[in-house]
Amino acid sequence: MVSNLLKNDELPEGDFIPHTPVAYTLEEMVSRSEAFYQLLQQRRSVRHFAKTPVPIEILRSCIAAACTAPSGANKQPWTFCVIADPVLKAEIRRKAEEEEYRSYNGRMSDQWIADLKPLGTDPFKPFLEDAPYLIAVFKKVFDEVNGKKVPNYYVSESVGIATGMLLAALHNAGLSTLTHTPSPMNFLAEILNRPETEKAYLLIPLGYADPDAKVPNIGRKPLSAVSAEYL
Ligand code: IYR
Repeated sequence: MVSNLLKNDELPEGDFIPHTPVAYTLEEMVSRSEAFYQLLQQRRSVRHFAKTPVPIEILRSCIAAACTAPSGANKQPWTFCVIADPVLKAEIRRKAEEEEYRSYNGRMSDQWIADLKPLGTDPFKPFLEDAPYLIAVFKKVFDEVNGKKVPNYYVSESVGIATGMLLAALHNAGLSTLTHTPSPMNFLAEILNRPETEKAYLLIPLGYADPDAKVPNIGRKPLSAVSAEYL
């Protein structure tokens, strides 16, 4: 197969710019990769938050970091909505608990309920009001340009990558998060008055973990179980 990638000296002038990634020594690369793993290894999903306020600038930087994610055709098909308004949080909690009640009482299979046992979850979601912020992540299934629908590509993959980067950024800043998926969560777009181009993807309560917060005594699979090497 012949590559139709243009060679460097054939690229149209102005459309492409030089790129020089930061260079580290091999030792730095090894120690940075290990340190980053150690940092992320400490992340836990938290369901008990302190009511302590968190400066909004931290969230803005973390969202900006998330938005550096790669996306299909660079369409950046996401909206990160930050919610601190207690009235909105209460409304979101009420609707989420309504859906979760139905899920825990009939919509989820017995197997599913059994799989959740170690996590200690239930239909009550006080963290939706206790956490100082909720970030509602929306995926833009399509865009609207001059009243016309234009497509986005690999939307779930793109938003998933950006959301992962957001969780890492928030953790790096010293904040705790929960990836919460009340299902279905169409109510989020209604409450937040989002345009019809957007579909709710994930709800992330965040803040400082409550000093008395407990997390399930569960671990991560060893590398050998989740990776394969073809060297
Ligand atoms: N959305 C429900 C149930 C739930 C489902 C999964 I999969 C989890 O990993 C955790 C919870 C809830 O938030 O309780």
